[in-house]
This record gives sequence, C-alpha cells and structure tokens, in this order.
Amino acid sequence: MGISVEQWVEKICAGDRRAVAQAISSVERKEPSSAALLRTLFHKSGKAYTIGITGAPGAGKSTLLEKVATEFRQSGKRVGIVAVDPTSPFSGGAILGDRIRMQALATDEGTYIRSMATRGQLGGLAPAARDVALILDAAGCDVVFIETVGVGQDEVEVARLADATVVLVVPGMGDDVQTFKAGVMEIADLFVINKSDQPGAERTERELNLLLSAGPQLDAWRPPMVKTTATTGEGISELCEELEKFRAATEGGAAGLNRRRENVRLHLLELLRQRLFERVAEERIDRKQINEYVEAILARRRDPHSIVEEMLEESGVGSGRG
Ligand SMILES: Nc1nc2c(ncn2[C@@H]2O[C@H](COP(=O)(O)OP(=O)(O)OP(=O)(O)O)[C@@H](O)[C@H]2O)c(=O)[nH]1
Ligand SMILES: [Mg+2]
Repeated sequence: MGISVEQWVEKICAGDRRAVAQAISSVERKEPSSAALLRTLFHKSGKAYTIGITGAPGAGKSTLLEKVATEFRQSGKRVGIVAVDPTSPFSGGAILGDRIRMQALATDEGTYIRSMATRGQLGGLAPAARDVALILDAAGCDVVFIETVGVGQDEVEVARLADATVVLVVPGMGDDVQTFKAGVMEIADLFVINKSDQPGAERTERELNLLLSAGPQLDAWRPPMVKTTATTGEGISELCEELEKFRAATEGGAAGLNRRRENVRLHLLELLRQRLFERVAEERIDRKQINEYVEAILARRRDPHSIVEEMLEESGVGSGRG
C-alpha cells in the first residue's frame, strides 16, 4: 500500500474493508510491512470475543457459523469469521464452498469473512490465524470466529488463542464419541451436536454426558451441550446464549484470567522458539551441511543427538551441556 503504517492502522480501526483485506493479505504473504502493522494494531486490539469452532470435515461448521453470525449481527454486533483451510492442494474446494455458503453475509458491511489456506505453512496455522484475528479485533469486530477442521493438531493450537472453544459433533457415527481424538475433549468449552435432524442425536448427547462425567473435573465449568440443525437455524439462539453465558462466566473471573495468562505465556514462548530457530537454522546453518548430516544418520555413521549438539556448538549458540 502506498500509505504509511499509521494511516493504514487508522483505516483498519475505522473498519475500512479494503484496508482490512489488504492487511490480511499482507500478513498471509508475510510482507515486511506486516510486522510493523501488527505491532501497532496490537495496542488497538483486545476487545473482541474470540471463539474457536472445530469439528470433523463436513460437520456443518460453516453453515452453523453463518447462522450464528447473522444472529450476532441482528443484535448490532460486528462479526469477523476466519475459516482456516488446512486441506491438501488435491482437495481444495472448501474455500469456494465457504464463500458460497456464506454468501448472504459476504455483502454485509458489518461482517468480515476470510478463508485462509495454510497448506505447507511453516509453524502451523495458529500464528497466521492469530494475526488475522488481531486485525479483525482492531477493525472493531465484537466477535471473531475461527473455524478449523478437526484434523491434526490445529484445533488444539487454535484453542490456545480463543476465549471460547466450540466443538461440533454430529450424530450417527456409531461409537464416534468414544473415539474422540486425544485432546479434543479437553479443549471444549461448549459442545454442539449439529445435524440434530438426523437420527442418533439423543444417543450422542448421552454418550457425551457419560464421557464428561468420567473425565477429571479439573474446574467448575462443565461444557454445556446444545443441539442444533444449522441448515434450519434450530438451536442457534440457544447456542448464542450459551456463548454469552460463557463469556460472562469467564471474562472477569480468575479462571478466565488464568487461561488468558497461560495463552499469552505459550504464545510468547512460541514466538521465541520460532525466532531462535530462524536465527540458528536459517542464518547460521548451511543447507549443504544438513544434507551431509542426513546421509550420515541414514548410514548410521552418526546419531542425530550428537549432531544437534555439534550444530549448536558450531553455530556459536553452545550446546548448553557445558
Ligand atoms: N441435515 C443437515 N445437514 C447439515 C446441517 N448442517 C450442515 N449440513 C450440511 O452439511 C454439509 C457440510 O456443511 P458445512 O457447513 O460445509 O460443513 P463444515 O464443517 O464447514 O465443512 P468443512 O469446512 O469442509 O470441514 C452441507 O451440505 C450442509 O448443508 C444440519 O444441521 N443438518
Ligand atoms: Mg467449513
């Protein structure tokens, strides 16, 4: 953009859609100007309620989000939606799908929708999604949703940047609830049983309840369960109420503060880890040398641990082993 960072920030904070879109693109492309932009925007953010929403592919996340966003819009709130798409280049299509499903919202002045493809991105999706959420927050969104597909580790990472995490499940998948991926039960602040128009919703609810009762009760919050049919809008008002209740229960309280503190700590350490890695691996270690090490390990001439020690020594960082 041919304007100063200050002017750009001003436009974003005024909710200028073009400036917001350009900021997001700039962050996605990791342009040098985006770092300064994000630093300034940080001080303009912190008001939005950030909600992560995760669930199996096709569970109805986008359909649900459109309805939820519409409801928030009706109460005068500005809404941001970040749909993170970690699909492989061979199954791309979800982005277009989201655009079509959210068409009604796409032209609304108070709604910002962005799909991000994160395939192959170093460091996972969380850093990019966090930056985009920050931009939308500064742009005046009261609520920012981050949609992630519940595959891999992405949803667990995203839970660390959200104020609330919604886990979507769908009925009729047999023992699916029992085979919940490790870590997913723990991140849920709220469960949504979507596609409740299909058989098995009650059973899924019973199973979830059993599972919750069996788990360790670490804190007082027991995730509520809301049954929805995203296609018709059934249950959406109840879900919005639960989201507001959760916010009210956590925002000022010690549990909410502890969570935010832990999230900030993890983020800070992650940034440090990345920077250290970049400085050592990218600035001081030669790629050809790495290839030689790989061959040496492959041929079992050397072990990887002693090689890492050696690399640290040679890079001037020191192995830390005295
Ligand atoms: N019967 C029924 N179908 C639904 C419901 N919610 C969503 N669907 C349908 O399920 C399909 C997938 O919906 P999406 O909203 O794209 O699901 P998603 O979780 O965003 O999918 P990905 O982003 O690709 O992981 C669409 O055909 C929807 O119309 C529901 O409550 N009941
Ligand atoms: Mg989707």
